[in-house]
Order: sequence, then structure tokens, then C-alpha cells
Amino acid sequence: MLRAGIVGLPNVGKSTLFNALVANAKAEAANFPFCTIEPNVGVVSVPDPRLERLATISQSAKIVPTRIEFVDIAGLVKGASQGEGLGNQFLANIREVDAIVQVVRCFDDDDIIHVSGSVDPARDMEVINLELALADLAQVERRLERARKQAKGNKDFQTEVAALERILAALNEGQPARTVDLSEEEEVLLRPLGLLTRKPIIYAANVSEEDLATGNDWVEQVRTIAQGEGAKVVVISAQVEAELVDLDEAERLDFLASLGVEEGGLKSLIAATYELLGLRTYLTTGPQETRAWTIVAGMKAPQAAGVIHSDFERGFIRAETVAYEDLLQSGSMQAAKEKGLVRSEGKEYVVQEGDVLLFRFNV
Ligand SMILES: Nc1nc2c(ncn2[C@@H]2O[C@H](COP(=O)(O)OP(=O)(O)O)[C@@H](O)[C@H]2O)c(=O)[nH]1
Ligand SMILES: [Mg+2]
Repeated sequence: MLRAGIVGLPNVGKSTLFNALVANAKAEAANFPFCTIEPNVGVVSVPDPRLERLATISQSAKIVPTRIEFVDIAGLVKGASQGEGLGNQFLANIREVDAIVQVVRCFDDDDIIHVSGSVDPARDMEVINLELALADLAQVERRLERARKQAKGNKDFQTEVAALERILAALNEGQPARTVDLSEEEEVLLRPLGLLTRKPIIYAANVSEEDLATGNDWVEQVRTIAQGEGAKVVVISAQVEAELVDLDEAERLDFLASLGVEEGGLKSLIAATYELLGLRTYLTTGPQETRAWTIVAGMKAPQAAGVIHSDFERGFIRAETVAYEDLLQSGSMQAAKEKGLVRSEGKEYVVQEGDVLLFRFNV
């Protein structure tokens, strides 16, 4: 399952947001078996109206939405990459996630201490992003030194060295590793490094309830910086989300209306994390279940099969593929086949959003 890590300075609202995400998911997932993992890892279902319709076509006994995990990562402080405040351990936790949600404090509250003494999103984002970049720099330098030795006479390592050198150059210029174009081969070679600044990132601007509808100057600061990086911003009030969890539907609507909004930011955050971070959904459907599976944009059929089970990837033969819209319009799998809309795709096929797949594989 794909994981998004919630990162940021201490006291910016990470855990409040995380707890709201988990509480909400538990309430929404009442119909589904819910798995709890570690205390700081929560599973959140991604609502998808296509599932109901497919389940009707296939007369599926159950529906399983796709889910993503959110991890509440302990606060980073200045100097984290040098081990400050258990920084190395927390940075290692970030290496294991697929995407980063950086919570940025955009609310004022004298009762909640700010580690740097004042609310200043631009400075906070710089502190966090610098620690991530410094951690990458150390990692790349270490790896480069070894890879250069191994590269003597070995082509794989030569490729890796060249890629690492380009990343090193970017980091030295203050650019995140994600700005470097890598070939697929280079990408695979560098993946074990888990480079932090290569992970896709979105910013969650955490505002007070009064500012949820309108935003504020701090949010604009976040937007300006994010825009320069090509990153997205979601405005959210962690405190509002925490309060919403305990309300019934009528109270919920009243409360939201009193704040001048129709929805809290939680759904947008899940959607943004899911979509804007390059995640795609493919579907499987049959009498047993209709199910959504999460993949990364650009994944080929065997890797996508591997999301279901590693045996499916190892023994992959082909994927019977039909686009969701085609299947829906045909009314049944049989009808779609008769119209020639079900294709047999091989190992190089890049799975598309909304593909309905049936894998053929050897065990
Ligand atoms: N006023 C206000 N307080 C908040 C908001 N979000 C979180 N807090 C409070 O800030 C404190 C730190 O929040 P927490 O989620 O533990 O921060 P973390 O250290 O980033 O995990 C808690 O007392 C929260 O209740 C917010 O949007 N507005
Ligand atoms: Mg916390």
C-alpha cells in the first residue's frame, strides 16, 4: 500500500490532522474490514463512485475501495540532518514513504508554542526542505564514493555514478532531487536510496477556523513558494477536522456553514494526496468483489499486477484490459468483448487510469 508521510516542524498540527484522518476513515469504513497498523500509521479509504456501478454490472458480493496510508512522522527541527532531536531516525521514517504531506503552520495561537518563536511559513518551509536536502546530500555523497569505486569496469555502476553526479549538482544548487530528469534505468538504480527531495510533495496549510473559508496572508506565502516548486497546496484546519469527528451529520453541516464552507479540507487532502502525487487507480471486478487498486502513474502491467500479489508480477503473462467507460457503456464484460473493447495487453503496457484488468499469470 502506498504511504504518505505527514512531516513538518513540531506543533504545526501534524498529529491533530493525522488523528482526524484516521477517525474519519474509521467512521467511513464501517462497512469494510478495517485494519489498524501501528499507532502512527492510519489507513484511509479513497471514495470512488465507479466501484458501485461496476459492482452492479458484475453482481459483486462486496466492494473494496483503494486505500492509502498516512504516517504521522515526528516533528523535524533545524539540524535534524545532523541528528538534532532524533532527526536521523525521523528522516529515515520519511525515506520509507512514497509521498510527503508537509504541514505548514498558518494559524496564530499564543498558547501553542512555535519552535522558532513566531508564525512564518516561508521560514518554516525552508527549514524543513533544507533538512531534507541536507540528508539527501549526505546520502548521495556517501553512495557516490562507493559507486565510483565499483564503477571501474562495471557499466551499471557507471550509469549510477552519472545519475548521482547530476543529483549532487542539483542539491548543491539548492534544488530538490525531483528536479533532475532520470531515465527509467537510473530511477531503478537510485530507488534504494529513498531520496527525500525526490518524493512528490504537497503542502497542507493549517489555518485557524476563522480563516478556513478565506485563507490568510500566510497561506498566500505558502502558495507562492509552492508555485515556484510546481507543488500543490491544500488549505485545511486540523482543529476543525478534529472537532468534526465528534459531530453527527446535522451538527456537522451547521458547524461547516457557520465557518462559511461546505466541506472541511479532509476529503480534498485525501484526493490531493492521491491524485496530485501521481497515483492512479485500476479496477478489478467479478462476482466476489469489485475492487480499486492504487498504482503510480506510468506503472506497467506486471508491476500493477504485483500490487495485488507478487506472484502475479513474477508469473505475469498478459492483462485482459477494458476501459471503465467502455465496460460501463457495454453493460457487461461479455458485451464489451463482443464489441472488441477488451484488449490483451502485454508486459510493456502502461496501465491507464480506470482500466478494468484481469491478469493471466503462471504460478
Ligand atoms: N489554534 C489552533 N491550534 C491548533 C491547530 N492545529 C493544531 N493545533 C494545536 O496545536 C498543538 C500541537 O498540535 P499537534 O497536532 O500535536 O502538532 P504536531 O506536533 O505537529 O503533531 C495542539 O495543542 C493542537 O490542538 C489549529 O488549526 N489551530
Ligand atoms: Mg505530533
